[in-house]
Amino acid sequence: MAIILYQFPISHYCEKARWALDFKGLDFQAQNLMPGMHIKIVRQLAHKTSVPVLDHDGVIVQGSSQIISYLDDTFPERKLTPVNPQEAQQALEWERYLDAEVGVHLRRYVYHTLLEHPKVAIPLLTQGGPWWAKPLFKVTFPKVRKLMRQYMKIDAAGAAESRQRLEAALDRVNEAVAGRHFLVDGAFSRADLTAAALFAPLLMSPKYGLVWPKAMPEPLHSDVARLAGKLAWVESIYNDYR
Ligand SMILES: N[C@@H](CCC(=O)N[C@@H](CS)C(=O)NCC(=O)O)C(=O)O
Repeated sequence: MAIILYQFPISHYCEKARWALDFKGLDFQAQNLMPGMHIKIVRQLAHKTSVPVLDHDGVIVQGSSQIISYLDDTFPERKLTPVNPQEAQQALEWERYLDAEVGVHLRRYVYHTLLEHPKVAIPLLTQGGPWWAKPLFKVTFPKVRKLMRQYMKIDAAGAAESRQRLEAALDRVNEAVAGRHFLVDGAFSRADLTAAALFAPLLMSPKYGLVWPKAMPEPLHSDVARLAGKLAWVESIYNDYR
């Protein structure tokens, strides 16, 4: 059996898939792609250009949520989807909400600062890639940055809106887990995994599989520090289940 995960090491959607594979104790090979250069490779595998994409003995699954569902169906031990249909529905609703509100908005918020600091951004975007990725990326970075800003609608107003939506989502998660351990009561599920994986870039944990900078550039670093008190539950899930 061979499992290949096509991914960006920096991507928090890819972290969802990595975590699900690790949680189930499955051996897999990460095929690290470089943003921009990924398009040709991913198009040959799947309909859209986004990662993560899973290749399990030739069965191709694109999208972090679809990958978790596929892994639960194919390797049912340590299920991440609750067995009770009502709870499964709740977990999937949380995941849809978090993918949209945290996934998209954390990315826009963080990249807005990060892309202005090539010395920090380039090592993060090229990590785990071939030896030539970093020197090549240094040359192509202005173009890649422009495309990333266009594609994710990254500008000051967008980043400010994303920052607000991120904190609102964090508040909603914290309200939901007040007085209990998990988003869907009773057991760790894909809802908790999604919340913790998608917020994880703010924690910069080594378990993410990325060598992080000592500190994020300003004003991101100070702003994230202000959120630290609200990240306690996310951090505890990440520490205990990742
Ligand atoms: N809903 C998708 C979103 C994946 C996604 O947005 N991936 C980004 C990286 S964080 C990507 O591959 N962007 C490049 C592209 O779409 O070509 C999922 O959960 O997998």
